[in-house]
Amino acid sequence: HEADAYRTDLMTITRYVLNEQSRNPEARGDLTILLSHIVLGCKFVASAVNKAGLAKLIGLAGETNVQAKEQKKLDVLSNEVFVKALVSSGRTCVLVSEEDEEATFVEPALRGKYCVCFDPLDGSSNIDCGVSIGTIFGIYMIKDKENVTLEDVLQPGKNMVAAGYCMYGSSCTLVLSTGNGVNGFTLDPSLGEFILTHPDIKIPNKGKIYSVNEGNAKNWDEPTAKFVEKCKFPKDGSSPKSLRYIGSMVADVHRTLLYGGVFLYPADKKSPNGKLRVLYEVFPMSFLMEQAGGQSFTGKQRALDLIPTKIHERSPIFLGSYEDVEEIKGLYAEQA
Ligand code: AHM
Ligand code: MG
Repeated sequence: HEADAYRTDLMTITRYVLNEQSRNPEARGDLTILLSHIVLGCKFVASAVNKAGLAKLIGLAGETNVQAKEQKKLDVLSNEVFVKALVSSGRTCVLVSEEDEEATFVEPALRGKYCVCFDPLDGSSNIDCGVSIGTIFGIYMIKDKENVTLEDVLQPGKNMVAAGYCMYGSSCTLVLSTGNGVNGFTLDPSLGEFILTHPDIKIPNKGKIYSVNEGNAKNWDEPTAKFVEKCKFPKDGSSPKSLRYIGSMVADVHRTLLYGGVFLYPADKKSPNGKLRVLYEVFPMSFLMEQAGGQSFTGKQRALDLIPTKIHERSPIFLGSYEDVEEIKGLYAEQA
């Protein structure tokens, strides 16, 4: 009967965030409004990504492309959409985007109390071949509304009030934490709504997968090399781990969160700080990992304790299942 075919009580992301808000008597709904603008940005990007393969034919916006008219690149377009959505929310004051060299300070009339650091479209090398890409975001609260400075976004990751990512893959999934666990929502294209499909995500304590760009192995430091060797040739009688590497952080982290294991982008001799950016890649993903019961380590310390000094700073990162990251920490401690 009907009940089998249709779920009739849908937990949309807006309903979820409103519920969360009502648990805090001091909340005035600002975060809810901010998140709804982020959700709008994600829906726009999801729709543009779906059309990306057709862009030459119909144009990204869907209109017929006049051949002469140069199409805006998807990452540039996504950035514009997010910046405008965030500014117009009236709830932000500083924005840091991977696409913009400088931070954006919102004009005083539109200012709110949140800072958002984001990568509007991460994994851009995967766009043209139709592989999963994503948006990553982290949200801080400003310290003093009258005196907004860059210091407001140069806070350790543990000060974040919310973080998440949206993956544009075989389905479009938004994973969010407001500091009270991790939940996943899948976009129902017929409704245009994100519906709660992955409540209270917990990462397995130990996993069977490692995820790294092994092409960089020649330049790895000793603990990284030892760890990967142990994944392939375990000495304790356990089975070797499988290797999975997409090269899109959002997709690699999403799989790690759901299936367990570790994702690493370590330091190497050529890039002593690794590749991934602290504010809008390392911090949000580390926040989600910890909220899901996993951990995140830089090779030196808990990733969320790091205090960034520049907005586009990079850091090595090892994140995932608690036990697997514990093993990596052990290898670094041995070397020290
Ligand atoms: P991008 O900002 O140029 O897209 O680079 C970020 C991406 C991440 O999504 C991914 O984890 C990493 O770069 C992959 O790097 P590599 O190609 O060196 O393995
Ligand atoms: Mg990126």
